[in-house]
Amino acid sequence: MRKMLLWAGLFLLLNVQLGSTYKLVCYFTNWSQYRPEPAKYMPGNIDPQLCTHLIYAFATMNEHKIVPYEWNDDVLYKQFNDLKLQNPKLVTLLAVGGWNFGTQKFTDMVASPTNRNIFITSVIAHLRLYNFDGIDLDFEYPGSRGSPPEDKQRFTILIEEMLDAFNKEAKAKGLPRLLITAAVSAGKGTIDAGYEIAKIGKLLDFISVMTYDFHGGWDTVTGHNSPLCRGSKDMGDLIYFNIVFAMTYWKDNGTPAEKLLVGFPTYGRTFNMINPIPCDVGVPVSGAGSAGQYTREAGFWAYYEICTWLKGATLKWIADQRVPYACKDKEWVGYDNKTSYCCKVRFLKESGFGGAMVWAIDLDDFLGTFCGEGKYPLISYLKSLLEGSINCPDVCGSTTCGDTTPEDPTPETPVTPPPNPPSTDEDPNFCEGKADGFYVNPLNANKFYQCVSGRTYAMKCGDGLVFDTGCTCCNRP
Ligand SMILES: *[C@@H]1O[C@H](CO)[C@@H](O)[C@H](O)[C@H]1NC(C)=O
Ligand SMILES: CC(=O)N[C@H]1CO[C@H](CO)[C@@H](O)[C@@H]1O
Repeated sequence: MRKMLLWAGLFLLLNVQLGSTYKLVCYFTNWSQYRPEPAKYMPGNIDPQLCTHLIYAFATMNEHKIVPYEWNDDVLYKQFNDLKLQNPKLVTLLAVGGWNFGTQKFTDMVASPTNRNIFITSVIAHLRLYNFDGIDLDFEYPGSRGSPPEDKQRFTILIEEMLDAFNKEAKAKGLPRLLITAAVSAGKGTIDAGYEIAKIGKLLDFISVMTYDFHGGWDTVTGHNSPLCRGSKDMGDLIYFNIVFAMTYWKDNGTPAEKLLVGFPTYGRTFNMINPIPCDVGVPVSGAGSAGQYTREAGFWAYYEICTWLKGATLKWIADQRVPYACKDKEWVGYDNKTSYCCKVRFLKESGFGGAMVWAIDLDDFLGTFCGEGKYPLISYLKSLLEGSINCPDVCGSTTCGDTTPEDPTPETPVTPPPNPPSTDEDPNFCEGKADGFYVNPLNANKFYQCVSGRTYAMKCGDGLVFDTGCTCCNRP
């Protein structure tokens, strides 16, 4: 009896300790302060007990030195770091870069030892002045978007030199070493061009993989923002556009699993379908969906904007990819809910990853007034999944993606084959020399083409319908 109690006690202890080892890293964005009420979000809105780490996005650079973006960033920095008074275990980091930052300043900074040293010295001073615990490198991306190929190696060198300097500073001042982390791409091509995976995997304290934005308003057909698994219709390069592939790629190429964090979006991506029906994955779109009332960016909705819109919408679940989507009129939204979070956390734990990264804390229903599911419904549920045991609904399916995992991809050819295997009445070169737009398939009126910069996208109407160039829609014959 005693022995059993002892074992039970030990088990509990182990469980608690293991549970607490998962990181829950949440981004705060400096521009959420400008959203209209009640969506306006300030550091004071942050629940200091919710996440294990908070990252302030973003700082920028000027003459190779790290500098704030906003006129009031220094005030917000203080509010942000003062959250540690309420939760002494909380770790705070400052992210530098971001999508709008581009690559030029990064390229200039990493180009010489002198410039790198200016940057590193400025980072130490800046982080210590405002009481951050580390830096999050968010350069999007080394070796892409105008950044030359050699930036891949230079990014590694920057991290090596930075770690060295951080170690020396900590020793000299008798302080804990400042952390170095990075947010990295989940796209195979971008990863190959940008990161010496095994090397930076050793140096960085943790790596957040941005496992979202896989599909969005820039595509020609509907697809999910952040699917767990490969879709059964995903062919060609599309087989890489899912969480399982991206996370496995980072791990298999030499990053210790426990340093890798899976990205969880608290937003969805929306499309404007050419036809209101069918409500499906892979149907043609004319572009991004409308902007959200509060987030005000076409094709991008916060969870609190989605949950209210879902009323009266057709709700669906992508069984092979384990994520929900919904349609109303011509609008299509791929989003995450508690169920998809559960499927994803189960994968995270089974793969031995270090935890979850959330983009972003200000996009969840932080007030609890929009969705009626309590405050921070997604992030607090994510926290409970990471801390507790997992028992996901049946729709999460088997624990592997099963026969939908990419088998034997031919990775070295950087070509993008059409999403669907070509069929005999489709001409893969139809759009050569044609203006952008929609064309009926001359061999089959049920089918049509979308031409974008000379590229051919072969598409199909619903059964029994024909493509009508008058309305650029599918119609009854
Ligand atoms: C998530 O969405 C799917 C599809 O609509 C639905 O079946 C499931 O119940 C939802 N999960 C929760 C917790 O609402
Ligand atoms: C209001 C706003 O967007 N401020 C800054 C926040 O950081 C980004 C970097 O991604 C800057 O571009 C913005 O100017």
